Amino acid sequence: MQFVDEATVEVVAGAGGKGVISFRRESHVAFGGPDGGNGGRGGDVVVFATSRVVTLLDHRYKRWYKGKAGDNGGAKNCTGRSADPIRVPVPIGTVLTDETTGDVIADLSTDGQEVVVARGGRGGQGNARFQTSTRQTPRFAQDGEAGESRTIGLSLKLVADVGLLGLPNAGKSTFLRAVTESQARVGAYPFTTLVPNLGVYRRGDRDLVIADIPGLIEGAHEGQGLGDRFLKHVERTRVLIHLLSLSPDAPDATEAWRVVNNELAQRSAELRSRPQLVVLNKIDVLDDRYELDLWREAFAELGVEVLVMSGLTGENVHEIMTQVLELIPAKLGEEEDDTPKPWSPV
Ligand SMILES: Nc1nc2c(ncn2[C@@H]2O[C@H](COP(=O)(O)OP(=O)(O)OP(=O)(O)O)[C@@H](O)[C@H]2O)c(=O)[nH]1
Ligand SMILES: [Mg+2]
Repeated sequence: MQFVDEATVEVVAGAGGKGVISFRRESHVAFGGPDGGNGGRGGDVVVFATSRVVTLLDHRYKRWYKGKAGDNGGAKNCTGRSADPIRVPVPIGTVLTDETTGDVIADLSTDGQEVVVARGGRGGQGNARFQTSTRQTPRFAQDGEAGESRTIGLSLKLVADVGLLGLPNAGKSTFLRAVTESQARVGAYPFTTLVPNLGVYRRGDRDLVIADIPGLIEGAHEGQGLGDRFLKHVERTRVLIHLLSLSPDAPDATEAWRVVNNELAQRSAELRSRPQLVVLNKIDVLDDRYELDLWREAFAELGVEVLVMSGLTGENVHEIMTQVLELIPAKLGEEEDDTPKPWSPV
């Protein structure tokens, strides 16, 4: 699944239809008064969230959305027909920003939620409207108003149940592949993953969307290694699995833990207090499992209880997911409670 998380589109609503200049011409009306009708309203541009699209990819190719014009007015005081809005689908979790002012227009976080991003122009008034006692035969009418136009930034915040967190090379993509059908690329070099990969984990009647987020490095919250963009995705996950590599070429696991959590804390206190399972990964590389006891002690001193696994061999992976399922209430649809779960940051 290719994941496109940013796009910019131009929207122009439809212009209003023209008002019309017309005079009654009926056999029994000797001197017809003005009867030019008003133009119809131009079509709005509406953006709506739907589960049918999952990325902003389409908006990379199609960048213009133009509303239809309202119909012109007609004789006999006929008002022109207003144009229907055009409706632009985006994934749930899309935030819309006015690129000119920088203002957030809307955060479309639920299925079907919509917002008018550009209003259609009003129809012009027909000459009938300009008749007064002193002006019996107005020979003019109004044009329709132009539709609003705007440049809109679309930014998708991921909505996943579980986010995989860790330094580059911690083994996030390998883990995603182990527990889901995802074919996320794995590489023996940092920053293999540059855009989040999604996978679905199924057990019994439960399914969880897991997001494999690119590795974070020190300074991520200031944009190091595109970290500010990656942190944005972490924000919309319910539970984090924080992977720490025990491979000899990886940084010390307690240090890695500190660096990544510091980046979360810099982003927001709420993010730092999100439920987090701390998992020592790649235990298959250890010559002696006794080392794990030393690690457990080192983390206990930081007040952190750690789990251990190997995403590569699959050892303990099932147990990790059992713990994750326990942290996530089964009926999310009904629960919709965004307050952080009781969990003490460590
Ligand atoms: N021995 C061992 N190697 C692992 C394990 N998990 C991952 N690796 C290796 O570690 C390297 C990095 O794995 P990835 O899954 O790509 O790591 P990542 O965290 O997704 O890395 P980025 O996308 O760069 O952030 C690859 O060479 C993997 O084969 C494990 O459990 N044991
Ligand atoms: Mg990866």
